[in-house]
Amino acid sequence: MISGLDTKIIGKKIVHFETTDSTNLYAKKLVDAGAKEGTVVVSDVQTRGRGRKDRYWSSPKGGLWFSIILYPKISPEKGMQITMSSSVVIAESIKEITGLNPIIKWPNDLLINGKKVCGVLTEIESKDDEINYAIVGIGINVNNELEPELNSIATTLKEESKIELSTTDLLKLILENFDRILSKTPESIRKSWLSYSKIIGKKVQVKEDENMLIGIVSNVDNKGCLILDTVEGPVKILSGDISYL
Ligand code: BT5
Repeated sequence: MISGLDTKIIGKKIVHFETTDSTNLYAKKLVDAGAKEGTVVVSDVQTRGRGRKDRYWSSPKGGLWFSIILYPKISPEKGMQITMSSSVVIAESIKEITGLNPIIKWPNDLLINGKKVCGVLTEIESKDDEINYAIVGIGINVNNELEPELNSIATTLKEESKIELSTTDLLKLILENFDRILSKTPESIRKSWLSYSKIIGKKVQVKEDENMLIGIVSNVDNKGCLILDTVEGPVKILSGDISYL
């Protein structure tokens, strides 16, 4: 499906479907069958695309829906580094191919002009102090139509750039940039992540299940935790959904 892919690990094997339920679910089956690191599953359409906490992910034809299998040698508590790396790779690739300036929104979104263009779902299984596998699921709105209920919160690359991009060219660039980021240090990835997120100093509201916190972001550490200055002092946040205030 992709010709001339210049990578060492990522995308050496690519499984392509016209339709599947979820590329993350299929990638899990491949992990169970002993798939190699860097194996990619991509589908033109997903019938059961998923977001975090089993939320629905709309995946019609024209978008880029894929998953990458990794066997990272990091401790599970650093798992968020995988999502951070992925976000940096996608932001760089979108910038390179379209000239647009995506913003990374903690923890797993990419926005253009304030609207969501991409979401990342990293699923990790770990035992003791080791990660058994990580499946990075990436969904990017490219040329697809958006469902009416997503119109106010989401956008597509076509809408923003007024150009119909080749999803294959975009996938190729992302896989090549992904391959390269594997050799970068967590600190340099964190710096790139911060430069795309512009989150330091912003006032945000963080929601995690029933809990809600408001504060100013003072830092994001190299495990991907948000450090929030609240009226009750600094708080470290591992996961949740933020809105800018
Ligand atoms: C995410 O979850 O943003 C992660 C999405 C990951 C999708 C990829 S596609 C390939 C792989 N296979 C899968 O099955 N999944 C991965 P979260 O942060 O929970 O955001 C979910 C929310 O985004 C939903 O509740 C909707 O509000 C919104 N949403 C749904 N579809 C969308 C779309 N196509 N574009 C933008 N927003 C969408």
